[in-house]
Amino acid sequence: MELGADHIDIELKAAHEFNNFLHGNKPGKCKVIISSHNYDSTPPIEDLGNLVARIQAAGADIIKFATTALDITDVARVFQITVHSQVPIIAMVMGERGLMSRILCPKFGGYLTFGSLEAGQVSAPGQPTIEELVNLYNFRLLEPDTKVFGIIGNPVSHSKSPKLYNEAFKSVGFNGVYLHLLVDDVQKFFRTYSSMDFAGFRTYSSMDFAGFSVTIPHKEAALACCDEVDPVAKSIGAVNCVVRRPDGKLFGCNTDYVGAISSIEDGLLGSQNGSTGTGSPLAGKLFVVIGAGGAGKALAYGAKEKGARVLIANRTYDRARELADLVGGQALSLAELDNFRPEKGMILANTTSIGMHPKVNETPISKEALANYMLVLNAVYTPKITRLLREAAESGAQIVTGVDMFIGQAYEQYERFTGLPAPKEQFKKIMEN
Ligand code: NAP
Ligand code: DHK
Repeated sequence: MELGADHIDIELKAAHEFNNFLHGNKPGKCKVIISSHNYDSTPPIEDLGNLVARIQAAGADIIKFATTALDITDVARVFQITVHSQVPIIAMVMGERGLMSRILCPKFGGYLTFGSLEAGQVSAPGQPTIEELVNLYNFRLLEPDTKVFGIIGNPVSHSKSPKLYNEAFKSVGFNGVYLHLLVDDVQKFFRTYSSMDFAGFRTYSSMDFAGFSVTIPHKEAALACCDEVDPVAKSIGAVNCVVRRPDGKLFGCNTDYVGAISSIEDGLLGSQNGSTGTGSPLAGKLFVVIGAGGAGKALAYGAKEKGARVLIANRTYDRARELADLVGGQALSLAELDNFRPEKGMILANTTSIGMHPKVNETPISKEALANYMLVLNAVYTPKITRLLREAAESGAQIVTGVDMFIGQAYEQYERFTGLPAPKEQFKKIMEN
């Protein structure tokens, strides 16, 4: 039954089974859920408050409203409503940018959430599967004191970080959850979730949003959002890890270069311990970086630090030149790379998203040119074996996958998020599946 312009529908929904589940007793009396759906936006906090008041005044036992996220910061307003509700409330923000509202309702006072049986068979945009809720995000373990972490990027749904960290959190009993966070404006995101000071049955603050990994296209912009930046990250000009200090300030650092360079050294030495006492195996080698973004800067900086001669090849030549000047190297446009064959035994690191799912047939360099490289790393890790790595192996080069780099860059992040030592062997096992 429609009750006027807000499309408030009175839905009489028997909740016998729910009472039974909650109280383990005989079916209780029917309850009334009054729901409202807004498929266009998420209204201002005042309008949301008025909507809840109207639904409550209409006699609802359980309040339910679903809005649409135009930006991930819309979710903060809905959290503020749920923590203040005096009656059971179901509040969802639909769309990929609203995912956080669906996962964190145990933290912010939601009465329940919805999961679909199968991916794509959703009853509302952005709904996760029951498998994702329970096994990827550990939904049953979440509570008001659970700390929130996540991967900030756009796109971000491909990221394996939630799988990696949530499995590790669960195995050591760390009270945290790590989410996919689709962010458009990284400055607005940090501003919003650094001012989350509102009281419900407990006081919520920015400390609840404790740490973030950062990926495309926000690594450089995220650096400017940090109150303090690690000197190496400042030199690179990009951060991929942001943690909240006890004073609420944001600290940024870069773990990409550590993950990549140590994986390459291990590959060159064929051992697990990277460089020997006699210095890095990269010293003196010609290290070619494809890309000049966050990851490219990290690799270029790391290679320079290890004594390699660095060359940057990038689609936008000016960015290649700029980065090459930073590390005292050479610059090429990507189009020139195929014909760049000055010597054998070079190292190649692709840090562009070329070949990333779904464009898996793309590659940044011809197979013929790969014969001049002794080792090839691809930062792209979806898929694990890209066309570039397959052709590099066929050309006789050693290969280092984006998964090796991904695991390596996650060690320090995990330790900064939890204060616990990184479970290195467990990380490798998690990423094998
Ligand atoms: P970013 O800052 O946005 O930089 C992207 C770089 O890729 C830029 O140099 C850009 O060139 C280039 N690029 C993008 N699309 C291109 C295309 N179609 N053709 C040619 N060049 C293209 O991104 P990022 O943070 O460095 O990440 C880059 C990739 O590395 C992503 O796939 C990311 O998932 C991966 N990564 C993986 C790990 C890991 O742990 N395995 C760590 C870091 C990054 P322009 O300058 O011309 O735009
Ligand atoms: C990818 C990167 O680029 C890393 O720097 C982040 C992220 C993790 C991912 O989860 O895909 O730390």
